[in-house]
This record gives sequence, structure tokens and C-alpha cells, in this order.
Amino acid sequence: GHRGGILWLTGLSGAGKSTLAMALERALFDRGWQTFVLDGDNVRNGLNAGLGFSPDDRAENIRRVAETAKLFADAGMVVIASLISPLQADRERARVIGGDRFHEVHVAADLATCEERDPKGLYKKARAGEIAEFTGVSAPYEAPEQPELVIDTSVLGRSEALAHLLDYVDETLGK
Ligand code: GGZ
Repeated sequence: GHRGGILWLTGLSGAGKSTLAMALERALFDRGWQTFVLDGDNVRNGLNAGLGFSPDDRAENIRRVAETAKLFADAGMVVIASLISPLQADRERARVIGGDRFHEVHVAADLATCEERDPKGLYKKARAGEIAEFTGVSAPYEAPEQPELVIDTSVLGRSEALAHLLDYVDETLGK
């Protein structure tokens, strides 16, 4: 069994948030847990269509995802929210919305590592000036000061990263 909760994955584009979110969802699903992923990438096509990447739009994107995550967590689900959420202030607001169900996970990989991976070629485009306000290049990323968990994907392999996250989820949401 498990309690409801929100695992808020923050980190740069290319840090591995989506990959980790999907792997965690699969692992929890296989145990019979109720789990659900809210990913910046997919939510921006629907719920948050129309929002861009200005500071105001990012703040609204994060607020809506936090409110949605709270509804699902209140219903007992383990919500995995995967958003860059680059600013401390926006994440603090998400934490206030989520209350004690909120768990901040810093999916940490340094900019150089993310830029070298560049899975979608976005860093290349950002460096060429084809994408404005790109996080890490032309827009800020403020690392969390006191996250509940740090997963450094520049050091850990995929299965190690997942194992760390699963241990944390077991400790905090398992019963
Ligand atoms: C950052 C951008 C941008 C800009 C498009 N800045 O790695 P991806 O490609 O697949 O996922 C990223 C996604 C970020 O959306 P979020 O909702 O997570 O961002 S935030 O929390 O800041 O609201 C990236 C892509 O969108 N993308 N333009 N300018 N990432």
C-alpha cells in the first residue's frame, strides 16, 4: 500500500527528468501502486497549451501543474511531476500548494553534461539564437537549496538513479 504524494522533479532540459519519471512510473505500476506522470512536455500540449517560456508563463505552467498534482495526490495517487521549474520562487509556491505531500527531487546534471547529451538538439538551437529564453543558455536555472532528494544523473547510471528514487519513495510514501 501507499499514501498519496507529489514527487516534483526539477532540473535542466536533458538532465533525465522524463526518463526517470517514466521509469519510476513503470516500477510503481508494476507493484500495483496508483501513479501518474505530469510532464512539462505533454501538459504543454493540452492543459497548458498557449503558455510559452516567459517568466510569467512558466510560473503559470508550474502553478497549474501543482494544483493538478495536488488533486491527484489527495485522491491517493503518487504523482510524478517533471518540469524544469527553474526558479526557486515558483517551486516554493508549488510546495505551498502541495503541502506536506510535496517532495522536491533535484535531477541534477551540470549544464555541460546536458548540453553534450542534447537529445533533441535544443541547446544547439538555443546557442544559435533560434530559441529565446532557453534555460541554462539564455534563461536562469536556480538549483534547489534544500531538496528532499538529489539524483545526479551525470554520476549515476539509469538503474542506480531509479533505485535511489524508489528507495526514497518507499521510505516516504510506502506503508
Ligand atoms: C526551456 C524549453 C524551451 C525554453 C522549449 N526553455 O527537454 P525538453 O525540451 O523535451 O523539455 C523542455 C520543455 C520544458 O518545459 P517545462 O514545462 O518543463 O518548463 S518550465 O518548468 O520552465 O515551465 C524543453 C522544451 O520544453 N523547451 N523551449 N525556452 N525548455
